[in-house]
Amino acid sequence: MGLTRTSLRGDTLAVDFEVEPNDSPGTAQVASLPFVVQADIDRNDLGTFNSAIFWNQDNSDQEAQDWYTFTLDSQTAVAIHLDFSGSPTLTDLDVYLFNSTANTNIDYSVADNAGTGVYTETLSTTLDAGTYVLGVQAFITTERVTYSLSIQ
Ligand SMILES: [Ca+2]
Ligand SMILES: [Ca+2]
Repeated sequence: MGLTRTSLRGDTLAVDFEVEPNDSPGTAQVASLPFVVQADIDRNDLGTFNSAIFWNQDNSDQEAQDWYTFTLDSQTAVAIHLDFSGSPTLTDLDVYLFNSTANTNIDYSVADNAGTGVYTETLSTTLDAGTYVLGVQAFITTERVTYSLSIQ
């Protein structure tokens, strides 16, 4: 949608913008792989409860606020990378990967970003053909923050 990201080799990849509302698995933004999206999130945004999602005293709702979905035609090695560098020091976002109905948590990345000072989350996994949903949780935010999510 008008933006591209260029690697040192000169490869380019289109960058999409987040389309809200994407607050639930049912309204997840469709990601066509390879996919890169620019988005924003705040812990007070509407989200969807899932018991697999971690909670803390700042965010006791076990919700993911932004949801994405993608479909694989065949078994694929998938790399998911969330980057929210430049966010305030206390910011902690996490990602959770589910099956198509979000009743099974396949994997998650929940680094203590404020503790490490590294504001990324990464998941690498090989998935069978099928449809998946990915939830991004604002575990701790002190203000609305922007992130880039790539799925490829
Ligand atoms: Ca959002
Ligand atoms: Ca995190």
